[in-house]
Amino acid sequence: MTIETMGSEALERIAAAGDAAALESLRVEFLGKQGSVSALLKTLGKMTPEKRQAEGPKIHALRESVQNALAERKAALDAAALEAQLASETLDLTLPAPETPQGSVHPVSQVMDELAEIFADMGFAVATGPEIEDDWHNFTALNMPESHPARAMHDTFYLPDEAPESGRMVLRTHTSPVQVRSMKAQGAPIRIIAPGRVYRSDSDATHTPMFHQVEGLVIDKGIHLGHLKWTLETFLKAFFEREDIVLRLRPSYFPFTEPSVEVDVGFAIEDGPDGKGRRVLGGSGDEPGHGWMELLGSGMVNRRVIEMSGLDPDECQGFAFGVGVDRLAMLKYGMDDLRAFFDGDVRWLKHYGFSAFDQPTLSAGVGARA
Ligand code: 2NM
Repeated sequence: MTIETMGSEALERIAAAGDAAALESLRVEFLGKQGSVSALLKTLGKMTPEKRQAEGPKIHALRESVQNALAERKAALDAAALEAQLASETLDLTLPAPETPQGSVHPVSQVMDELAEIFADMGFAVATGPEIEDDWHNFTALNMPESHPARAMHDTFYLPDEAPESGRMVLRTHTSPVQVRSMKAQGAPIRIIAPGRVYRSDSDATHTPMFHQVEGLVIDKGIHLGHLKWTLETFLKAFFEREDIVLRLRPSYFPFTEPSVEVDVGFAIEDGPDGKGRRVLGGSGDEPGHGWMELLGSGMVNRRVIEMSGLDPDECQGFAFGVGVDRLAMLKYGMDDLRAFFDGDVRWLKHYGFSAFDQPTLSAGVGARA
């Protein structure tokens, strides 16, 4: 076979290659170590100088034209593949939107938005912090040293020890470390709420290993329990959209507050649509047919916590509180199964979810639907 026929045959077959794999096997056939063009190149070494002068340019030209043909065919195949992909992925932006919007706002997100709105009106900012915390911010700074029994009660998720010098890392068991970080970062005065996810290794009908909490913190000169009670009362009236919310403060214990108070809310038992008794918040729990429901934990921030957060407890005092957001959502919107919150069942969301266009405002009532 002459070099010329070899060349034209090779170029024909390259032009006919249907895909990248076929093209690659042709490249190996011609230019690979055992390839036919490579074999021709090797014959040059054994030729007489005269013959090499005559044959050399033809053989090199053959190699070059095969190389160019391969590159050209590869570019053409790539362009065709891209063209096909673009054609199959077209998106018609002129299509009309679906009849009804498909997404909805989860009740937990809705309640967090309502809380932010209510507290913003009282001058509170929203603070956030890391969900993976160090031992010091989650426990030690909150007056829970290594040996404190409250640590065991928190059912903590510990991360594997990787950097022992920075202390053990945990999934935060409450949002209190956010408040510690705020005190350290901004000093007094402070008015913040810290909403967010918290984690405890606990799972049954009324506990999920991840749940949502909102905590509040006020630090200033001369803060006392009266400020705490007014703040919680004002918050709960706005949240439940009832003026007749009545609170009862009971002495309690938390390591991070002293004194600590548990806050109960009065409720009445009313007949539900199914004939069963439903608890409806409002009125004193001491009335006949009424009762008290434990809702929040709170207290005056322990002076040791203020000190460890870098402030002077003789200069400023404060109160703090904490409440479960999931619990607040269930109470306000009449849900009875906590687990449905985390199922991601669109039928449940359709029933309880909120429109993204609902805006909690105090003037319309924070739960008002658009
Ligand atoms: C609660 C109950 C009582 C609380 C305390 C603090 C901090 F950081 F200021 F010390 N944050 N949150 C607190 C106090 C939380 O939850 C049931």
